[in-house]
Amino acid sequence: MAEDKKPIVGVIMGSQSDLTVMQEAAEILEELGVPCEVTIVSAHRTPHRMISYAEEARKRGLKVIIAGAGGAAHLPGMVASITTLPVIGVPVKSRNSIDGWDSILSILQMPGGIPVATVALDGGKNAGILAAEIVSTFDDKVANALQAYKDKLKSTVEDSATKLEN
Ligand code: RP5
Repeated sequence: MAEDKKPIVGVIMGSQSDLTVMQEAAEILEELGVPCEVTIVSAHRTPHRMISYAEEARKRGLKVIIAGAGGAAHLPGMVASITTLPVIGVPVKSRNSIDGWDSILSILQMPGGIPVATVALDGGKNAGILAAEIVSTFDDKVANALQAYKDKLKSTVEDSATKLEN
């Protein structure tokens, strides 16, 4: 693997069933030129794997971790309790969730000292953009890609407004 392709963002999720949402984070990271890795790490079913992942993440060169989970969504908070890397939490509205509120509150309501930057329910895409924004603080290429992305959003809205007005 080429040095510049080494993953710097880790995208992890509690279950294969979270993949559709979490794939959106990986896709936007790829679009913005941020190398990422994607894997499944369950806080409840593979707790030792979760601890190793969080303990090794910084040593392996990751700069940000995006962690998604649903229901009793302990993965983002537990990973944040182990690593000093920034952790972005994605609440996933899983099959048996209570309208997603269980996922949201499990990830959002962290105790003092252990922050998780929580995005919206099923907010995989925004989690990817936020991770890229963190990376852009030390990578100008990513900063430029983000600027181009935001310029495109702006012109899409302006084009729609122009069409509506004329
Ligand atoms: C959580 O439980 C996972 O993050 C997932 O959102 C939810 C349901 O998991 P499965 O039963 O679909 O594997 O740990």
